[in-house]
Amino acid sequence: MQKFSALSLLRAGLTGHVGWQRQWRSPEPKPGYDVIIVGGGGHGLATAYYLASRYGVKNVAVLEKGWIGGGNTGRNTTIIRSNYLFDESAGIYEHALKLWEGLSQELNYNVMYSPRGVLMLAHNIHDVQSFKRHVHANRLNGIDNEWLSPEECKEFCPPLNVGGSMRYPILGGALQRRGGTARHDAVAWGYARAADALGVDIIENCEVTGIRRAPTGEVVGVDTTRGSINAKRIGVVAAGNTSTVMNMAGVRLPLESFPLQALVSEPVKPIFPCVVMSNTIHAYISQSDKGEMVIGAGTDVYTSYTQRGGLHIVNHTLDAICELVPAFRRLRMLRNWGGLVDVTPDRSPIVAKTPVSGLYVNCGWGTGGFKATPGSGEVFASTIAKDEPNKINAPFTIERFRDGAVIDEAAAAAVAH
Ligand code: FAD
Ligand code: PYC
Repeated sequence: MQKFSALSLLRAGLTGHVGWQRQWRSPEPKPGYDVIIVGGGGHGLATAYYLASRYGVKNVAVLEKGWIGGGNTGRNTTIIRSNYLFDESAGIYEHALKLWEGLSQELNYNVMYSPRGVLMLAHNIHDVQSFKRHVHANRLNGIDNEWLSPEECKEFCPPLNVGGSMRYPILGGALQRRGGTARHDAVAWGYARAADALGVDIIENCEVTGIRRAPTGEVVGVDTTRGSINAKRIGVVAAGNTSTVMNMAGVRLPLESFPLQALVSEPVKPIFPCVVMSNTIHAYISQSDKGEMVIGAGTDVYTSYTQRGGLHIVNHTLDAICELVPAFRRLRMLRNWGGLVDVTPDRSPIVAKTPVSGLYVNCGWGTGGFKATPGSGEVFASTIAKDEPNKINAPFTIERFRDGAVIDEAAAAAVAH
């Protein structure tokens, strides 16, 4: 694998950029693999990478119906944080955050992780109480989170409008300083490149159309638009399409798929130093390295498989943003798009074995799975390799919806309700 360093980039710049290699191969599918991963988003690619790098399982294929990272991985607003309420969530999101901190070095690929701080604004008494509860719960779990007064919010993020009579007054905010953003495409490409170098086959334009099971019930392979492929272990990581794919194996999951939208403005000079989230009004803002304001909105009200949402949803978000940051009234919006998010009843993911032998599922990350990408991939790889859950993902079963051991993160997931 070509090594990247400051020196190698300089050398390439001075020698006409002629020596760049393909970042991953484009192999034909083999007749069979030890493990097939369905879905070439960040979570699927991370799973394949950790299977090969940490668990020694290298005969792996990632099957992607489109292009890698073309699903939610390439459509999200890239907010990374671990300030969820419950111990189980703290475990999995903090595991991910720690991996983010060394990911560029591990992959030798700059994922542009930028811990610039995530500030969650409180607009009413309920928000204040709920966020303070999160601050205390997080600190008990060793996760950084602190409460800021309105004046401290303004000091941390000067463009915010914290005074005057506002429809959505800012009563304070919860700040996770280690939170931030990363470059979503680079995450998919970095994992793909590193997995490929370890022998994983990444097969794009290969839609899984069926999951084959033996008469005794266990999985034996998949049917795809590029032929049938055998495997005794299959991991489904298909985000908004998970219900459809799992149906192919006869497994029903408690999931609903909703469109979730984002938009970007024209690029402007650096003005916005951190990430601001306003869960109450469904508005999420950060500034990209190109200078665009990256804005997230809420989910649509209706379930759907369209990768775009209702205009009134983004209008509502922009109304609120113009009040929170009056300077943005003069910004023009460049483009908007939608992704398909898979939402569970308790707004927590499922990362688990299924009732079908050899079939594993990683889904239900809903509106908030980008931040979990490294941690999710690592624990899912462990679950597939050992055929038993890792202690971090053990609580995130399908059975919790039958047994009642739910992990209610509706307040932390924010966008999903
Ligand atoms: P995906 O990247 O969607 O990958 C699944 C892949 O499976 C897709 O590429 C799809 O093509 C493929 N697939 C589906 N069916 C098949 C099939 N039959 N055969 C083969 N391949 C198939 N999370 C955050 O943490 N922070 C945020 O700020 C944030 N903002 C968001 C904003 C928006 C607008 C959206 C839509 C989501 C946001 N999220 C955010 C959520 C986050 O993007 C997702 O939870 C996460 O990216 C899911 O990753 P994934 O790899 O599971 O899914
Ligand atoms: O999970 O932090 C998040 C998020 C922000 C916008 C969409 N999801």
